[in-house]
Amino acid sequence: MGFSQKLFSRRRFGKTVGAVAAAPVAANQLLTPLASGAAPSAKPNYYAFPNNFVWASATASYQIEGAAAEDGRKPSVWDTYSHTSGKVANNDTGDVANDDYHLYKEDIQLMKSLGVKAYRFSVAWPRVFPDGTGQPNEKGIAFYERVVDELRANGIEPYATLFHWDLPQVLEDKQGGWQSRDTSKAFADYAGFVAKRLSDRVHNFFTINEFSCFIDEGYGSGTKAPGKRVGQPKLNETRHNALMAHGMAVQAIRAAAKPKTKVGIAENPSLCVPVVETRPNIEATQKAMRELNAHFLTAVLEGKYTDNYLSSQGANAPKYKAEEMKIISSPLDFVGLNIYAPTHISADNSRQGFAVVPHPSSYPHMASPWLFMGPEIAYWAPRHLREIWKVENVYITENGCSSDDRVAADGHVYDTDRVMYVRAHLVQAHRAISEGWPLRGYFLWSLMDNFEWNDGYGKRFGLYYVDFKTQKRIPKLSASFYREVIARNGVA
Ligand code: GBH
Repeated sequence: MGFSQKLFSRRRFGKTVGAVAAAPVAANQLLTPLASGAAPSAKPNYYAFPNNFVWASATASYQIEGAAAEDGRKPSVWDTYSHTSGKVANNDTGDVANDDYHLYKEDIQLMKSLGVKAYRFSVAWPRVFPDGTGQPNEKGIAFYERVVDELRANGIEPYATLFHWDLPQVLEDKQGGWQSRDTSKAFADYAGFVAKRLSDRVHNFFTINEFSCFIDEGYGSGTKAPGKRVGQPKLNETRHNALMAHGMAVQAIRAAAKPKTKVGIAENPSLCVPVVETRPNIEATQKAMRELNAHFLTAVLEGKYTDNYLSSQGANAPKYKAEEMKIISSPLDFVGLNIYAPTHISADNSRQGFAVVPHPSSYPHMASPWLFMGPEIAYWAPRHLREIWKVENVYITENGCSSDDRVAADGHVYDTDRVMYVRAHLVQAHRAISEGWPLRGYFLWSLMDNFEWNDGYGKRFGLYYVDFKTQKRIPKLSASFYREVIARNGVA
């Protein structure tokens, strides 16, 4: 048996992993060389983060809440879609999910055990306005008041996302969902209502999570709810309506919320990374970042569609009034990016000045085939936002991975691949901070395994393993890892 194996015999290792509530070992103790002999460096680098860095975790309403028909909630497009045979793996639905609607107090204790400073959850529009508009449902908003109070009582700062894809089905039926500007207006009204009710205890709001997933996939490829393929120019118009919904919601939140309430967005742009960090490639990457995201993030941050985007769309380009772009680009307090996989860019001599570098089939990915490993995204996300768009406050609002998690015979879940994935991204996040790029916090996706959209319960992203038959939560190795990271405020 080799030295390292002896040091961490399986039994001892299991104990370490299992000791979920144990006090973390002080960083300086951990960093003391294990054996006698000269340390190669007098000052070990444990990638220390700033003291006020926001370590956090994230979830979304339809993915965890369940209680789909409780206390007045009516269906969202995801209820309809998941109940349509063949749309979701195993025909799984969010009817019960993690039953967090009933187990939220226990789930908040999971977070407390990790030591997270903040939690990003989403509010289900069809709980608060079951009919999309009109009368608010007291029981719906009361649930989020309970959640927020419980978070605060446990010293966890709530960050609320107002839309994570669960559009009230009635708005889809009545007006074609996001194809209609009336839906943008309805969203702003709902956002204003939630801000009015929660902003005495929620100081940070995100309007919308990931345009492309409910617009391009919802109405373009039809691979997510509501599963439509509207074609052009309708798709560009639908994108524009979603941008308008965001901008109008920012204004509605500012009008309704307590002073000092902060507002931002949680977007998943193509995350462009120079394939080799040369000056020409970095410049090409900046061009790519603007152009590949022209229809969403660039429009929000610049208040215009790029010339290339408009000319490339020709007659299909969205039609709008100048003042609409002002609304879309309403000033934000922070920008959140959900980052998972890189788009590699190199400089070239084309008119656009960049090329997307394809991945060979051997390029490594995590359990989800789309989840290519490229930890440099955690460096480039805050750098691009500051360097290209002068954004002053950046959050990584999601980062994490799926893993083929199994409960081992000893009851533990050894997700060493997730630990590798997260650690690699945190080292790059540290690199960004050490150079002064404005990264303020990191929300790990996800607190616990949950309903992973088209993959149903078949893909697990949690720090906690969930047995969906018994609702038992088991901390994975990655939970121990993240607890150590937070406790020492540095990479473990
Ligand atoms: C996030 O989206 C979501 O915000 C979150 O709800 C989700 O649970 C999490 O990621 C993990 O997936 O199957 O090849 O068509 C991340 C962006 C965009 C990634 C759509 C998966 C589908 C690729 N997602 N994409 S494919």
